[in-house]
Amino acid sequence: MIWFQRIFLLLLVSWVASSDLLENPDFESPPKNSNASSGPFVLLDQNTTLPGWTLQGTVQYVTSLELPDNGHAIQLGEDGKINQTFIAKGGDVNYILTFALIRPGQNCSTSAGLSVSGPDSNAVFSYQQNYSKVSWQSYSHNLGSWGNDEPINLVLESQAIDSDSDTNSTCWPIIDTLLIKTVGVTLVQDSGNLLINGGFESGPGFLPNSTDGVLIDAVPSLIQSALRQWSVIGTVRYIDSKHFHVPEGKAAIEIMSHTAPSGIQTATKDTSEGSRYNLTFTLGDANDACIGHFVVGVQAGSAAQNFTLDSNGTGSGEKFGLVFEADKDAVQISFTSYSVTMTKEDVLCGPVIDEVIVHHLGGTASVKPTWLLLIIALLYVAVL
Ligand SMILES: *[C@@H]1O[C@H](CO)[C@@H](O)[C@H](O)[C@H]1NC(C)=O
Ligand SMILES: *[C@@H]1O[C@H](CO)[C@@H](O)[C@H](O)[C@H]1NC(C)=O
Ligand SMILES: *[C@@H]1O[C@H](CO)[C@@H](O)[C@H](O)[C@H]1NC(C)=O
Ligand SMILES: *[C@@H]1O[C@H](CO)[C@@H](O)[C@H](O)[C@H]1NC(C)=O
Ligand SMILES: *[C@@H]1O[C@H](CO)[C@@H](O)[C@H](O)[C@H]1NC(C)=O
Ligand SMILES: *[C@@H]1O[C@H](CO)[C@@H](O)[C@H](O)[C@H]1NC(C)=O
Ligand SMILES: *[C@@H]1O[C@H](CO)[C@@H](O)[C@H](O)[C@H]1NC(C)=O
Ligand SMILES: *[C@@H]1O[C@H](CO)[C@@H](O)[C@H](O)[C@H]1NC(C)=O
Ligand SMILES: *[C@@H]1O[C@H](CO)[C@@H](O)[C@H](O)[C@H]1NC(C)=O
Ligand SMILES: *[C@@H]1O[C@H](CO)[C@@H](O)[C@H](O)[C@H]1NC(C)=O
Ligand SMILES: [Ca+2]
Repeated sequence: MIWFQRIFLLLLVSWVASSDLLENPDFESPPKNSNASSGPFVLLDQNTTLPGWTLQGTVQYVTSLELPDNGHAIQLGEDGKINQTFIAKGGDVNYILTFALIRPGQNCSTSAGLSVSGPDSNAVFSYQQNYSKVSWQSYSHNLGSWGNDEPINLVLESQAIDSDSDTNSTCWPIIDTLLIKTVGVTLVQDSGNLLINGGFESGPGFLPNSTDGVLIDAVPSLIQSALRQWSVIGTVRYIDSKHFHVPEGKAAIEIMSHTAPSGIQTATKDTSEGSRYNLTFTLGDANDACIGHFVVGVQAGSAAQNFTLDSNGTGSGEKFGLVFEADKDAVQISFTSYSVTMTKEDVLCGPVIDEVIVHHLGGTASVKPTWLLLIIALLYVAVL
C-alpha cells in the first residue's frame, strides 16, 4: 500500500512549465485597430483589442530593445488593468506565475506598484533598484491550486498611488513575458530527509532569456509561497544552475539582505519529541562576483547558531551541520542572512543555501534509494 502511495506521489510531482496556458503571454501579438508601431509607447484606446487580454483604464503598448524578448510589453498607467482567464488542467496542481517587470523611466519621482491577483491570491510588486544587472527583473507569485477545468482569472493592475503626486513623473509598471508553471500540490519527500523541498528543486519557472534568476518577495505562508514549502522573509533570489553556481541539482536560494535581514523558513514533518536530529546544509556563493563575509543564522527549534563563509564570489560551497532535539512534531527551521553584500555593479547579492537535510541521529530509518522508486513508477506507468 505504502508503495502505491509513493508512486502516486511521484506521478503527482511531475510538472511541466506550461507556456501554453496563456494566450499572448509575451504581448508579441500586436493590438488590433491600433497603430502600435508608431512609437515606443502607444496608448490603447477603447476601440483596441489585444489578443488574449481584456483591457481597462490607461494601457500602453511598449516597443523597446530593453525587454526580455527584445520586442513588446505593456505599461499599466492610471487605473490600468489587463486580465485573462485560463482553464486549469489536470488534477490538483499549483499554478506558479513568473513575469518580467521592466525598469521604468529615469524621470520618475514616484513608482507605482503592480498588483497581481488570482481568484484567491494577491500580491503587489515593484521594480527594485539594485536587484539585477539588466534593466528588467523576474518576479514570481503562487496563484493557487485548482482542479480540472476550473476557469482562473488572472488580473494585473497598476496600484493606485497618492492622488496629489504628479502623475506625469510617475513610473507606471511595465510588464512582459508571463510564464505559468504547474507543480503537483503534494510534493514527494526525498528519502532520508525529513524536510520537503530541502534542495529547492520545486519553485518558480525561469523566463527563457533570464540570466538573473527569479526574485521571490516576502511571503509568510508555506502554502502560498512560490518556493514550495518555504516561507520567505525579505527578498530572496531563486537561482538556476545554467547561470549560477548551484551546489546540488538545478536550483538553489541566494539570500539578499538589504535594510533588514532576509531569509527562508520551513518546518519538519514527522520529527518526534525528544529525539535528536542533524540539520545539514550547504552554504556557498553563486559565482556572481559576490565578495564578502557571509553570516547566516540557522535555527532549528531551540538550537541556533551563526555560520560564516568568506566568499570570493567565484562559486564555492561548504557543508555544515546543526544538531537539535525536537520539542514537538513540527520543528521550525530557518536561515537568515545578516550580511549586506553587493557586487561591483551595485547589485545586491548574498549567501547561497542548498541541500538542506534533516535526519534522525542514531537510527537508520528506512532509507530507500530514489532510483528504485522511479523504476517502479515507470513500471506502474507501463502497466497503465
Ligand atoms: C501608423 O503610423 C505611421 C507612422 O507614424 C503612419 O505612416 C501610418 O499612416 C499610420 N497608420 C495608421 C493606420 O494610422
Ligand atoms: C471608437 O470607434 C467609434 C466608431 O468607429 C468612434 O466613434 C470612436 O470615436 C472611437 N473611439 C476612440 C477613442 O477612438
Ligand atoms: C530572447 O532574446 C532574443 C533577442 O534578445 C529574442 O530574439 C528572443 O525572442 C528571446 N526569446 C524569448 C523566448 O523571449
Ligand atoms: C476579464 O474579467 C472580466 C470580469 O471581471 C471577464 O468578464 C472577462 O471575460 C475577463 N477577460 C478575459 C480575457 O478573461
Ligand atoms: C528626463 O528629463 C530630462 C530633463 O528634464 C529630459 O531631457 C529627458 O528627455 C527625460 N527623459 C525621459 C525618458 O522622459
Ligand atoms: C543602487 O545602485 C546605484 C547605482 O546603480 C547606487 O548609486 C546606489 O547607491 C545603490 N543603492 C543602494 C541602496 O546601495
Ligand atoms: C502632464 O502632461 C500633460 C500632457 O503632456 C500636460 O497637459 C499636463 O499639464 C501635465 N501635468 C502635469 C501635472 O505636469
Ligand atoms: C548571529 O549574528 C547576528 C548578527 O550579528 C546576531 O544578532 C545574532 O544574535 C547571532 N546569533 C547567534 C545565535 O549567535
Ligand atoms: C576563491 O576561492 C576558491 C575556493 O575557496 C579558491 O580555490 C580560489 O583560489 C579563490 N580565488 C581567489 C581569486 O582568491
Ligand atoms: C552533522 O552533520 C555535519 C555535516 O555533515 C557533520 O559534520 C556532523 O558530524 C554531524 N553531526 C553528528 C552528530 O552526526
Ligand atoms: Ca538544489
